Amino acid sequence: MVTVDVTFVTSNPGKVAEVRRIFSDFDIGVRWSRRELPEPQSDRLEDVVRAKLRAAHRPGQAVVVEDSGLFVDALRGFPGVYSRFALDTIGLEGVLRVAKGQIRSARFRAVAGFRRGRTEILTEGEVRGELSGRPKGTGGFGFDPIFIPAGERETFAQMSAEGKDALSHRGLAMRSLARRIAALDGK
Ligand code: ITT
Repeated sequence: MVTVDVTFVTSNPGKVAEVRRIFSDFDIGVRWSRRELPEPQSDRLEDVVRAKLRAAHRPGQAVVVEDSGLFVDALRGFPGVYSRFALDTIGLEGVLRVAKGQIRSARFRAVAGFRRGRTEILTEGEVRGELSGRPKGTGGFGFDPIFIPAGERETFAQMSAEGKDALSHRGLAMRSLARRIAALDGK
């Protein structure tokens, strides 16, 4: 039985599928408001999430937002907060080209935010791993075909959806957010 509902404001359908799956384990229903929220120029995901929460907030509504990115160590964290821009411009092959010949370690980070009235919660998740030599797999979205989480042999795009959720930055951030939301409502 779903006892809590939140509105997830994002333009990214891949994020919605993941959050719906994760929140359903906590009996939290997710309505999707498909909108692109304004993002400030900042190199911190937390700042972006706070700004998204301010823009998404509606009286009486429980809203969830998220900001995430792929941070390549050898590129000093690029594309990071500019991940969407990098994907839309140079694409997966471009990122692999820039990283070619470098140490391949990278991490995905996500910061998730919730707001209802004056209650605001931020959580984060991070997964370390490395860039693959070439894109592999058809699942997931964005950089999934080029990221292999530490200790695994497959990219996120080669794994099942549940396999990615168990390890991913979004899985970690959204499970801790869901736990905190469920606790708020005295469940
Ligand atoms: P919003 O409307 O929620 O902002 P967005 O796609 O623009 O959607 P971000 O601004 O948070 O999202 O940009 C993060 C980008 O990083 C996203 O577009 C992907 O390209 C990439 N990314 C984040 N999480 C990912 C994941 O789990 N797998 C693959 N790529 C991911």
